[in-house]
Amino acid sequence: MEKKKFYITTPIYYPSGKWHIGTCYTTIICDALARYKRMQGYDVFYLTGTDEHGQKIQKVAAAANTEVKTYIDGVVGELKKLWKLLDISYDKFIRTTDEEHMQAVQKIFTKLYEKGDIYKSQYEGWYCTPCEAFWTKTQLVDGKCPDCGRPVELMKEESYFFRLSKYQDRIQKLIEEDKEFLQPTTRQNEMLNNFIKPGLQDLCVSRTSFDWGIKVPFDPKHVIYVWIDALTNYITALGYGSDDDSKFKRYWPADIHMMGKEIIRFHSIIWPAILMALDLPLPKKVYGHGWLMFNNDKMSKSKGNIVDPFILCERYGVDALRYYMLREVPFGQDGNFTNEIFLKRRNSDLANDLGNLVSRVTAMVAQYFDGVIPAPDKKEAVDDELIAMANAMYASVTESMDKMYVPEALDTIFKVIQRANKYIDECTPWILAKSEEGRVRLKTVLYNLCEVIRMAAVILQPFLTETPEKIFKKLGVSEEELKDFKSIEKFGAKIDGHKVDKGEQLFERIDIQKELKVMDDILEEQKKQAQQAQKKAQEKEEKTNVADINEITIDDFARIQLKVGKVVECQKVEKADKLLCSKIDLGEGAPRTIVSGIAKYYTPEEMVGKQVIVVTNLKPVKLRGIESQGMVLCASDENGNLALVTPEKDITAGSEVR
Ligand code: ME8
Repeated sequence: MEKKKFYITTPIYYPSGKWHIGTCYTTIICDALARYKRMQGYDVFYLTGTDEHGQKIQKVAAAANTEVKTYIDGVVGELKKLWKLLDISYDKFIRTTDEEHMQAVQKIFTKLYEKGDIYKSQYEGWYCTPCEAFWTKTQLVDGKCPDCGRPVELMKEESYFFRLSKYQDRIQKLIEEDKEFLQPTTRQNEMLNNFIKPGLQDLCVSRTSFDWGIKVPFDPKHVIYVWIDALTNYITALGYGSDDDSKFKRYWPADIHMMGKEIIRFHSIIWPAILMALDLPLPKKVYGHGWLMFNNDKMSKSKGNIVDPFILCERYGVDALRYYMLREVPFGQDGNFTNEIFLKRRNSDLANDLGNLVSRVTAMVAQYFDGVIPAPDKKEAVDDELIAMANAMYASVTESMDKMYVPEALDTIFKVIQRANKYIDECTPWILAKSEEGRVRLKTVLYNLCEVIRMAAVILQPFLTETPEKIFKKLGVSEEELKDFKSIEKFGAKIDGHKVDKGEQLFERIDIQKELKVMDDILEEQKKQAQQAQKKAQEKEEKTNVADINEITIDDFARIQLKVGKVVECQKVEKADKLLCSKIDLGEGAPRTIVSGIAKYYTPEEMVGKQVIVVTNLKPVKLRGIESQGMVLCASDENGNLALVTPEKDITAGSEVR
């Protein structure tokens, strides 16, 4: 029978280099889901990758004095190291700078243009460079970017637009009628009320203000702007638009697009509209998870309050991190990370519940049966509940995983583990070991425990990637069929006769207070480094600004209009000690009124008849109620001297200064 397919994606990551445990959340969740489906026998395709175009990354690379692609290659290398460390089992890592992707995007863009779903027009908006976002005037907050609060620039440019408005009704119907499409369900109203019902605007999909992107094939001064480039990765990764689209035919539509809640809008509105325009089937599910916060604050490298996954894995093991992420964050809602909860979870669930169970049971098998798992013999009523729970575990976990209730799935498994610990206390093997009859019963007790441990290890494989294999080794289980989901549908596999190997503890208990201190020190150090980095960046920016002032081009200079003028009248400005108001003949017919802050250096009488240099294309300003129509040039030194700049000999009023 042909395997059923399952296609799951994370968003493609910005190569920002700001990796923290929040960044890992989407990939770890998807990894658990992908591994679960693989073990269920699905033909899984798990996609992740990087979103490498745009002005922001171009600027970052320029600041690092590195060619853009070389810069990104370095960051992507780091990201891949992180995914390796976390055992992320992706099937493909797509980069939007991949040649195949770029060609396919150009084909898609051309197709949409030829169909009339992309057209050329003028775009005007307020642009925030760090966020790469355009805003309308009403969206600005105090004239600044509503997302990051930084200054925005008014930009006007010729752009291509995607006819998103045309798909308004179909998108609305999709969200309203297909209740499975957008999850969790709370997101449906959010999208409908905030974005869809107020009316979808056509979307600007090209830029001319920078060139780090995929060129519009028939108009190469435009680059294709982020969403058509980024969203289409989900189909170009499968070969859509290439010579070999067999994977596309096999895996599309996606079963799940997983992402953080901030980009749901793009995936549940823009992406389906693009697919509708391409006459392609829509993804089955778009799932927006919450954010992982640190001590209830948003993690940010510039604040230094990030939790570094490399450090956590090195100190406490990859499974401790995976476990925390999958267990502790209520799916769909924001979750909170604190070092304390993380360390406590590791001690209580992994070291105490799971680790202790395994070491107690293997030690008893070693002690009472020479390390060989005994065959069950005498049954008792006390066995029933444990066996019933173990038997129900697979179906229950599967049900949770189908709904993507990952913490609930882990909860079910750990309830069985806790029940097994309780079973030891109920059966008191150390007392059974003392009598002949008890030793018969002990066989059953230890077999039951070993079997429950094996079943737990099997079902833990999608969640934890190192521990299950360690448990199999301890139980002497090497047969693949005993590690398979099929083998846990029913309690009672043939594991008697296997030789256990007690070995080391699965998880050493850690001294929480001591570790908290270590983690706090690391955090302090990070914060210090972040502050230093910020200071350095600021200094660099200031230096660059100075350099900007020092070096202007001839074109910059040509924008300033300088002319020789003759002062024909001059008087003091009332109630203003520093100001003189002059009438200056610039050969324009009527003289101009110009206010200057030179009253301490020149009397009005001295001024009359002088030839001066005037900036004539300065925007007029009102000073003490008088409109000043230019500026007289002066030189000043550090000792407080000031001198008017005048031509070396008399020259006609209005002569240009060059
Ligand atoms: O959005 N908690 O990329 P990205 C949970 N390139 N998830 C977090 C998180 C946190 N603290 N921080 C980041 C992009 N993430 C675009 C996507 S797709 C066509 C284009 C998640 O690098 C975030 O929500 O900013 C997203 O799912 C993923 O990391 C990548 O985010």
